[in-house]
Parts: sequence; structure tokens; C-alpha cells
Amino acid sequence: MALKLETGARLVVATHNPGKARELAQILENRFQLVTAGELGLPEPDETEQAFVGNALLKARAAAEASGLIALADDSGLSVAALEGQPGVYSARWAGPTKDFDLAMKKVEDRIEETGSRDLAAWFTSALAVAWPDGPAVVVEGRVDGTLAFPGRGTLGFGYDPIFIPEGFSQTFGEMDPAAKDRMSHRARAFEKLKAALL
Ligand code: ITT
Repeated sequence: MALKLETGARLVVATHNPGKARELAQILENRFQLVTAGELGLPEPDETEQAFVGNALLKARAAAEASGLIALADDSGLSVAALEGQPGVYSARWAGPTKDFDLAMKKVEDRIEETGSRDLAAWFTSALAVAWPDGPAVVVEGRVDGTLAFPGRGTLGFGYDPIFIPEGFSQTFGEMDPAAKDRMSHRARAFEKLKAALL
């Protein structure tokens, strides 16, 4: 039988990142009854995979198993062309244990400078995975391309948003109205694919 996600279903959003949780709630547009992993006190699994899809599946499966609910997880990150795709799946880890994204953005700037490259092309990826407590799971990936800007600009959004200008725009994600970001972000694009697969 094809997997289906019924409107109104109770879903656990398997993230401990409040910025992400806010965007996912916005993008899911009141389609589901959402609870967060934080609210349920679910543990944060180690992200042991080398690809976004693998980590998204791992997080969704862990939350579905622990909660008995259908779980949605996002694994995402910033990839920089001049750094051969880094920080990628290590995007959260570049901010260190205190989740200091000023430090992480500085690290991106310094690393690019060290390469001597003038290429500021970058992209965000989001893998969204849905897992059912009895085993099945679906995973999709969305991407938005853009250019890095240093110093960063804007206080909206989260993570690396201040240094990322999406293609076709002049504002960074940190300056852009959150609703505009939610219409075209990597996360929104992944959700479009999830809708096509499951709704
Ligand atoms: P969970 O695993 O609990 O969901 P996390 O923050 O550890 O939270 P990830 O492992 O997926 O999540 O790390 C992704 C990092 O990439 C995240 O911490 C952000 O800093 C960055 N990132 C992802 N999407 C972003 C976005 O839309 N804007 C800015 N930064 C983003």
C-alpha cells in the first residue's frame, strides 16, 4: 500500500533547533497536529551519517520509535563551492558546543580566504524524512542556490542566514521577511516534494 500522510495527523517534529521548528511549523501550514521532540523529552540521536538524507532518516526513525508517533525530521546545512561542499552535514558542528554561529560564519569566511578562491557560490540543502513507528519511511531533498556575503547582514532567521543571499534576490536570508524565505527555501522545496510523495 502506498504511504499516505492524512491531514490532521499527529506528527512529532524531530528537531531540537527552535529556528528550524518554527520554519517547519510555518511550512506545514496547520495541516497537522505538531508536537516537538523537545516537548516529548526525546533524546537527540548522534548524527553518524555522511549525507543529509541518511541523518534525516536516522532522526525521524529514532523519534518515531521513541514516541510511537509518525515523525518528521530535517537534516540540513550550508555547502560552499570553494570548500568542496563544506561545512555540509557538519554545519551545526562548525558552531561548536555553544552553537555560536558568529564563530561558524567567521570560520566559513576564513576558510574561503585560505583557499585564495573568489568563488562565493553556496547552497543550502534540506533533507526531510517521515518515519512511521512500524518501520516505513520516506526521504526527500530540497536545495536553494545562492551567494555568500561578508560581513553577514540581518537578524531574522537562524544559523547561517545572515551570510546567504538566495539566487535572484539582493537581501540575505537574515534580512528577508520570514514568509518570503519560507516560500523558496531549501526546506520549502523539500516539503513540496514530500507533498507530492505523501499527500
Ligand atoms: P536538529 O538536528 O535537532 O534538527 P540541528 O541544528 O543540529 O538540529 P542539523 O544537524 O540539521 O540540525 O544542522 C543544520 C545546521 O545547518 C543548523 O544548525 C543551521 O545552522 C544550518 N542551517 C540549516 N538550515 C538553515 C537555514 O534555513 N538557515 C540558516 N542555517 C541553516
